[in-house]
Amino acid sequence: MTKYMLVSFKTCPWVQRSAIILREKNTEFEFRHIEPDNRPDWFLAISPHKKVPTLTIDDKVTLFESNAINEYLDETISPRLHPEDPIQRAINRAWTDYVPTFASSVTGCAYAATEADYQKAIAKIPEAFDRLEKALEKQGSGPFFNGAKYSLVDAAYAPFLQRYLFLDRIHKIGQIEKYPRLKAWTEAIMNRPSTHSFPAAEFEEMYRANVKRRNSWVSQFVEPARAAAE
Ligand SMILES: N[C@@H](CCC(=O)N[C@@H](CS)C(=O)NCC(=O)O)C(=O)O
Repeated sequence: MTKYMLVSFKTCPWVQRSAIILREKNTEFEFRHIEPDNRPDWFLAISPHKKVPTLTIDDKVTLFESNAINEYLDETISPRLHPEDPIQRAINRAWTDYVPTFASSVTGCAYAATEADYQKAIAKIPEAFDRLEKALEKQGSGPFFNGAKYSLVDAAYAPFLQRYLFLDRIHKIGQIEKYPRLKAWTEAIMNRPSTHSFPAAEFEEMYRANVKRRNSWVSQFVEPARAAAE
C-alpha cells in the first residue's frame, strides 16, 4: 500500500484542498502538522518554496503545490474526479486556475489594516462572486460545480468559500446572499464531510484565533472563545 504524508499548517487552505482529495479518495495518509514559525529542517529540505502543503510518497519523493498534488492524486487513485470529457476538463482546470485570484478577493478583508482598506477589499468580492455565479449557471444544476458529480474544482474552492462564511460571521459582509447558485454550491460543499479536516466548530475557532492574532482591522470583531470567557 502506498504511504502518503501530507505536511500542513493546521489552518492552511491550500493544505485543506489536498486533504479533501485524499479523503474523497478514501486514502489513508499521515497528516503532519507543523508550526509556521518553527518549520523543521526536515521540512525545509523537502519543500522548495518552504510552503505547505507537501506530499511525500513512500518516504521517497515529495510533491509540492496543492494543485499539482491534486492532479497527481487524481491521476493515480480512483475514482477519477476530473470529467472524462477533455473540454469539460479544460474548463475545470481554467476555473481551478482562478482560485488564487478568487481567494485573495474573498479573504483580502481579513488582512486589511484599516477600515478604509477593509472596505476596499470588500469591494472586490462582488466581481469574484459574479464570475463564479456565471460559471455555475453554465455548468448545470448543481449541487456541485459540474452538477451531480464532485470534482477537483469543488475541492479547490471549498477552503475559500468556508473562510468567506467564517469572515461573514466575524463581521457581516452580506454578499453571498446575492448569488443564489454560489450560495447553494457553498452549502453543498460545507455539508460534504471531506471538506473538514477538523470538527467544524473547533476549526472555525482556530481560524478566528488566527484573525484575532493578526491584528488587522477586522480582528476587533472576533469575540473571545467561549472557553476563555468562562
Ligand atoms: N500555491 C501554493 C500556496 C501554498 C501556501 O501559500 N501555503 C502557505 C500556508 S497557507 C505557506 O506555506 N506559507 C508560508 C510561506 O509563504 O513562507 C499551493 O497551492 O500549495
